[in-house]
Amino acid sequence: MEKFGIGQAIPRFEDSRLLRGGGKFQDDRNVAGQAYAYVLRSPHAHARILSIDPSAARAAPGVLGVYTGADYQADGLGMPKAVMPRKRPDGSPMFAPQRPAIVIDRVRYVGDPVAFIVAESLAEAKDAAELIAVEYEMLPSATATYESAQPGAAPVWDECPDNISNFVERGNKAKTDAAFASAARIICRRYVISRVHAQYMEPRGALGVYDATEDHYTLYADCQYPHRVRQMLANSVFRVPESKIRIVAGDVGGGFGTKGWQYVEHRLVLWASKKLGRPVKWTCERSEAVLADEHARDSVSDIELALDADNKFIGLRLNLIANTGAYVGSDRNLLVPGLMIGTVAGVYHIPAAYTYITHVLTNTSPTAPYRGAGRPEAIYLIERLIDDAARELNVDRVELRRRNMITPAQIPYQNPLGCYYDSGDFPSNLEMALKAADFDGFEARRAQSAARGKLRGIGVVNAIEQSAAPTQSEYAEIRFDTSGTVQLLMGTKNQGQGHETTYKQILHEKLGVDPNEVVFTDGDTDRVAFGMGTNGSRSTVVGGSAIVFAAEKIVEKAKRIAAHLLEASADDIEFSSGALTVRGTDKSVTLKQVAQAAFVPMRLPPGFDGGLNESYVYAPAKDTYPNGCHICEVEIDPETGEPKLVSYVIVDDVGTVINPLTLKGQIHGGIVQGVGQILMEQVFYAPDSGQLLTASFMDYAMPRAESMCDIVVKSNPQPTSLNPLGAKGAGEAGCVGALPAVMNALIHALQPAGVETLEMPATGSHIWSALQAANARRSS
Ligand code: MCN
Repeated sequence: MEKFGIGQAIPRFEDSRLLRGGGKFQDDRNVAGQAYAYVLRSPHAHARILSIDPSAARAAPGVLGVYTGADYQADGLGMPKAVMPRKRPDGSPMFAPQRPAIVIDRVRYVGDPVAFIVAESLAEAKDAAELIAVEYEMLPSATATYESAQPGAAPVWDECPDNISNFVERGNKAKTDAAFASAARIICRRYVISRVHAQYMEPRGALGVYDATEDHYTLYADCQYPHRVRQMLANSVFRVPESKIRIVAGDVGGGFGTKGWQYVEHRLVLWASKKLGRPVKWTCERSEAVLADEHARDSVSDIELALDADNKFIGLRLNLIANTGAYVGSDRNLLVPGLMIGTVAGVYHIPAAYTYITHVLTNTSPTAPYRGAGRPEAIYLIERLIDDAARELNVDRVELRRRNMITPAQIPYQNPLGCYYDSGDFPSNLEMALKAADFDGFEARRAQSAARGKLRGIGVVNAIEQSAAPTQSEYAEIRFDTSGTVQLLMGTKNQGQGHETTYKQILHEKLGVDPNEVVFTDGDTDRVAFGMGTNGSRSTVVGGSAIVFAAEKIVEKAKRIAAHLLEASADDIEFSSGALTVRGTDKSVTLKQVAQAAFVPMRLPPGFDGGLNESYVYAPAKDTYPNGCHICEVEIDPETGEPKLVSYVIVDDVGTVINPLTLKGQIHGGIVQGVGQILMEQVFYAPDSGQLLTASFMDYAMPRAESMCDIVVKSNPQPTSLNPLGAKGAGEAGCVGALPAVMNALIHALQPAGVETLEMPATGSHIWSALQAANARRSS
């Protein structure tokens, strides 16, 4: 085969199947005899349930079952809980309320499940839901992040009157305070990061099938971590051996972190299937998704930068309040940003840093990891602060960055918050990006825009993120069959990243097997022995490395079989491009021939363990730190406030690039999600009523093709020595730098008009209002 393997821009194998309508997405999955489920959700932010009467619904046409929280509790089913060792500020243990599948006596956010209705058809289930009589006593609610953590806020839980679930500290407080005490200048700002929803193309779903004869559960669900869903359902909910549960995830129409692993509908469809003796299918409707899903981001930060008289950064201090929503259903709800804030020090040499993060409970949907999961927040904070510092100190913002960047000579670098940057050339990312974006020509372009009555701005930010955590291992299995073709079984779960292609490239590079003869399998806990799934930009680094090590085991075994076939010593067998050759001769067999021989006892050494399949469970020693520089240019119409992206350049370092084409797709997608959050997206709860005001696309704006400009992606790969591929994660890299790049560009454009700050979403109307306020300030 020509030109296949690591580094080649191979179009995705899966595309032709998907483009021809051959995808098997969640809602494509149907089984004979299935019934349909509907979830009745709370219309209130906070209310006591005084009574709930499902009798009329139970008697409605086509209805098979109507279940309440009391029914679920009576059946003795459990729920997962957070186990991270955290405390509250007063030293008491963390208050982490578990999430019931269906509430019992209190609803705590708009969308909280109140009843689960199963009927012969979805229409009958929905009609029956309207017959459930629920008497609510309304309670005051707390939804806003900062306000919910202040004295006097309505308590979400009576057991936790101040709403503070827990806090987490990082860094050295005393050293940081000392740095601030000696600072020549201190720059302080408050930045608010909005709440968003992943808005994947395919809303979630779950189809539960209980087999009474085998006492076995099968869940078809579009989840990101099938094995962890199985583990949770087996250990925390149904309390059965894991082997009694099978999870199957087919094509997943986008996950972005929030199609995690503990959704209550997974439990409900299996439970109802067992009770009814029928498969039960639930499909989230688009209009239900913002109510039913976990949300993301949502924090308020007070951040301070200490500088010495030479404008060198000497300290960084962050006090962040993160909105966790109404429940802490598992550790997952505490990952953001507590565990991911370490890169708030960015790519800069800052000797001392300290972060204090408070997790506040509110009457909102729980928050969870979403593309970047705390790292976009971290880079947004530091990169906005540097722009604000440059403005306040009246110094050049690029120069201020250059002066403080970690140099290649300082790598490997241990940052003050515990992150270990093992590789990277941050200054060259910046210089490459400045050149590619024609930074020097900006003033001329700004003058041209001004001549057309437009404001123009440019944002320059450096990004770095922590990816592919060492706490999660990953599984790869290479299984040859008797004809010498291959099954590749992976514990990760593709959601659109192009795993089939990436993994086949790695496999081809290592074994030389024809990718057209490789069948790729993921997402099935009965077929794949183990897996941690896809999150945190880990699949290439951890799953890909597991393939490398499993391939090495295949080669070792194949050499011994080849030695027998070629009547040579195994030490004399060389492996290259899919052929095993006796060193210094032309005697050779292909790996395919070896695989065929591996199943024929007469062709093996006596007593040899036949067959050719190997697996590997790999865990990296440390996180990788993908990094890069983003430069965004915008134009704003001051008459309407409407912003427009005019250019976007990114130079990325994801280490060894496996596939430049799919990588570009990943970077593009991440940037668009960042642009969306800055310019238009927002989940908004009315502060007085706690009502969710942005539950549909009528109110929740999403970026479209016309919102974007061309994106120039350039690579500056600095391979890591932490894994055999030299790769770093890439799935979130675009998003991590996009938030500050776009926001800094907007503020840069608006600054000459007197606007010094903006909050997200920076919609045309918000920008217009900021311009009006600046005009009013100037003329007063
Ligand atoms: N890649 C590469 N070289 C590297 C690293 C990655 O060529 N050094 C390319 C490969 O094609 C690889 C892809 O980038 O398949 C993504 O690689 P990786 O960084 O390993 O990320 P994961 O596959 O683990 O994906 C997770 C990441 C996350 S955390 C979110 S959120 C996200 C994302 O991927 N969700 C996505 N990208 C998404 N893309 C789609 N279409 N849908 C989602 O839900």
